[in-house]
Amino acid sequence: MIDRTACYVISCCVLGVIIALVGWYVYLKVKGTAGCEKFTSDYEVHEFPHFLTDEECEAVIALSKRRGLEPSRVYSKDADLLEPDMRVSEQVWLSDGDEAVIAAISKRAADLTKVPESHQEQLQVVHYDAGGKFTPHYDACDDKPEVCARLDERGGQRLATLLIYLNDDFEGGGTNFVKLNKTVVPEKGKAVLFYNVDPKNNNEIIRDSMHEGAPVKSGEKWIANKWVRVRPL
Ligand SMILES: O=C(O)CCC(=O)C(=O)O
Repeated sequence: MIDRTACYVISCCVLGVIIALVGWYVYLKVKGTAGCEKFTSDYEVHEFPHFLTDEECEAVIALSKRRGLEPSRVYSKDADLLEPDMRVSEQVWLSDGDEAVIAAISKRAADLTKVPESHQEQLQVVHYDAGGKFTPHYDACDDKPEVCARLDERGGQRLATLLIYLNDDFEGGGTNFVKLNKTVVPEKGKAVLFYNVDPKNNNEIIRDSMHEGAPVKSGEKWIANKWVRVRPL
């Protein structure tokens, strides 16, 4: 015959074991998911909301309009021919001396990437109208050695890309990382940072970095690209 106290103790123990098992299960679930995300790919696309303020985004757009933009160009794999269907947008290059905000972006990019400003290209501002797009591509040179050698003369490959969304009042136009099945949703002021070549072996393009600017369905999309080379320019 079990007395009341023993019954109480046994019940408490059973309850304690159940709570511990449930806790352990939940812990393993959470840890397992995070671990899975971490280890399915060691490649990451980093997002930094509020990298620029709204006012800074607007200042960059206004400056770009004042400067005037030109049709974006992409060259084919085999020759210096334009591939108009690949990139439908217009662009302008802005330098640190142009306005304080451009210099501030360079400084912030260097702080974020831990790569000195001497490795940075000028800021490229890109404007897409409805229908504008940039089909899947690498930002690093993935061409014949003689074509990439031209890059090598100044700064080498594009080690990393810092892409900044300057507005978000449009439809479509997400940035798709096609091999990762990941879409970065544009948000005004948000920056996206990713490597294009292996930091330890600059000759190796990171295939996971392939990305596209999906077609803009309506409205206008503005972005800025800050490319960081493997060596000073
Ligand atoms: O517009 C985008 O979201 C992507 C732009 C891009 O890939 C580029 O300019 O290289």
